[in-house]
Amino acid sequence: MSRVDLVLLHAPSVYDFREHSIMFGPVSDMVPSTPAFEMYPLGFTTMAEYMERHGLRVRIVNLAVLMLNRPGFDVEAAIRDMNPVAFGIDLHWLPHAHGSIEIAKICKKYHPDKPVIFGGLSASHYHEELASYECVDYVVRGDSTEDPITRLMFALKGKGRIDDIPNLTYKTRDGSIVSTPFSWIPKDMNDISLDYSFSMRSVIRDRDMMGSVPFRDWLQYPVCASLTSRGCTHDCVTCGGSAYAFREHYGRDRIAFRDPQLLVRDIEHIQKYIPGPIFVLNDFLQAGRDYVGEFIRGLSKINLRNPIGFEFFKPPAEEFYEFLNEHLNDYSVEISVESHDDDVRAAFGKKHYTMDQVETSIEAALKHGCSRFDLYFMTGIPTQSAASVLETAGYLEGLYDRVGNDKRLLAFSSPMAPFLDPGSRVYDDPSKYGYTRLADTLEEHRQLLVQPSWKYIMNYESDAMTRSELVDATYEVGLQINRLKGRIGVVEPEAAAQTEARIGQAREAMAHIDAIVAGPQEDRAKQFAALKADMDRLSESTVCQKSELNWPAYASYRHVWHVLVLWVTENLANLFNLRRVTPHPVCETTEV
Ligand code: B12
Ligand code: SF4
Repeated sequence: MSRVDLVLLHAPSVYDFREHSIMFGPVSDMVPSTPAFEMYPLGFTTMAEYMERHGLRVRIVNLAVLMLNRPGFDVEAAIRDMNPVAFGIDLHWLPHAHGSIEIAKICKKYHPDKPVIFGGLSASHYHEELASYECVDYVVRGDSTEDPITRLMFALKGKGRIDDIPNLTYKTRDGSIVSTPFSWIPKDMNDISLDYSFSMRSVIRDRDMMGSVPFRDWLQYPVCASLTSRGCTHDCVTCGGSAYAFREHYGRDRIAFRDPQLLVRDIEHIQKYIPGPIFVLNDFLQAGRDYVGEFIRGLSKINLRNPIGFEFFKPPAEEFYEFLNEHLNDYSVEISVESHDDDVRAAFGKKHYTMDQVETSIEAALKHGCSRFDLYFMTGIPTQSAASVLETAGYLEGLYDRVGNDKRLLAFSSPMAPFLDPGSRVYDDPSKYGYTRLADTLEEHRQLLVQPSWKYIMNYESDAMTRSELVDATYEVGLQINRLKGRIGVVEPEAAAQTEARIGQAREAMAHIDAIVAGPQEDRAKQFAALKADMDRLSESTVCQKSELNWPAYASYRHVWHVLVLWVTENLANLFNLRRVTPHPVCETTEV
């Protein structure tokens, strides 16, 4: 088998979370990950597929999942035994500021001469500071790095010049930091592929199941994502993926869509191998009527059987749900309204709809076959006070009443935590939006991540709510929504009772941590260590059970059959070195 060119490593948020005593709190309750944020960016798959298409060998190693699943997993030994041309590490989400840099240090400790390459939105935001760390050689900037990283890898193998590659920040031999023009910003998303069979092929090839799963519980809940676009047409003020953030920081002045036929092809591919629900990320309604028609009719033509879920940035009208119902077997919807209060939502940047329109939309969806409707609220957003947060459960009671307590409606609330997104309007101009930002540099964020609880980790405080009030309001609203869902039967009574107990214990643990912080410095470490097991237990499924987020999955003999065929073809391809390679247009190579 040929040598691996690039190993893509995904670090846990904090290295080593197995040793630090940190109460991360409900920061990851609304995503499939644990507080280690073990999910790697989708971009790992698109980059790996693109590089392999052009003849490079790439391996994804999810260190965070390996650390979660095998308490004795020796990260240093694993990295020491790797021998690629270079290491790639994501710093896409800022909560990985600690883990990603520690992993880079380990790479350099055992492989001082191998280049360490970073990428992701946060890496792009802090590119110069990041490149100044001794353990970092290159930062590939931007939201579309498939091509620049491919060129970088070829250059590292002697084909091409480093300073010809766009979007690159790097350290020269004399230690100065150089940035090449930020000019690689593709207008569409058609030259990449979110190909899940790539991940499955690499499991077969590298004989490593656990190292490449996207998140800890993926094998039990194989949810897949499908991506309609890069960027966003909206401008929510706290979002690091808003139109503003992309324009000001990532060079993108307009959203880039994936052609609907390609999107349908991606989904057809998923349904061939994977029984889980498919979540279509980024509201495809942004692309306009023709796109929507072509996409949904395309799904109908492939007779999609996996449950499919859509995220919408504003509430669709009744005819649209009728259309979905006519063409799809099993669809669900998700909308993040953030607040029940139209004024607070407007301050957040979502003034383009009212709660009344959302309610009408929910009724229409439930009437037209929607399997489930998830409604998300957030604490900590601009102008939102604790009193406003605490009105949420009362508001929801009225909403559930309006839809006849329909159990297909699921409401959730979580905090805007741990960080304000770098690149967002609020991050750039906190006082304008009523915030104080508590950290500036990447290094300061790295230090915040090892504070004892999420209250101290947060990088902001709002004028409308102190951090203590935010913590308290977050647990309280979680408690009230949980009680409501238990009462209506949206959540089983037993599960609701467990969540209630956990919220109570989490609040006690937070108070205990505050007391330790306020007490003498000397034996703090010992006291925190004694709390570690509780801190870990009370930071997962806090404000709701994580399983409440799960949509159903149906495995069938078809999936098993296709995976078997893939297994045989992949092993044959490895044995006889049979791989189709497209020469790269710039590097012009057919190397395998
Ligand atoms: C889809 C999405 C998700 C999905 C994740 C799917 C996934 N596995 O990637 C879900 C819903 C699970 C999610 C969760 C979270 N998200 Co999110 N998410 C997005 C969203 C909407 C799109 C990102 C995307 O898919 N892009 C397309 C894919 C193909 O590209 P990519 O993964 O970004 O990778 C490319 C580049 O980033 C770069 N790159 C990435 N890694 C690396 C590594 C190397 C070595 C290199 C060279 C390049 C590189 O190159 C890749 C290929 O071009 C953006 C908002 C937006 N409008 O962009 C927010 C966004 C990225 N998420 C954000 C946040 C804060 C989170 C959470 C931390 C929220 C939370 N507290 O729970 C979690 C973290 C989850 C985890 N790691 O466990 C912020 C990030 C701000 C920041 N800079 O820190 C964003 C910008 C906006 C937001 N608030 O939602 N998210
Ligand atoms: S929160 Fe969602 S809709 Fe708003 S700007 Fe960010 S990605 Fe777009």
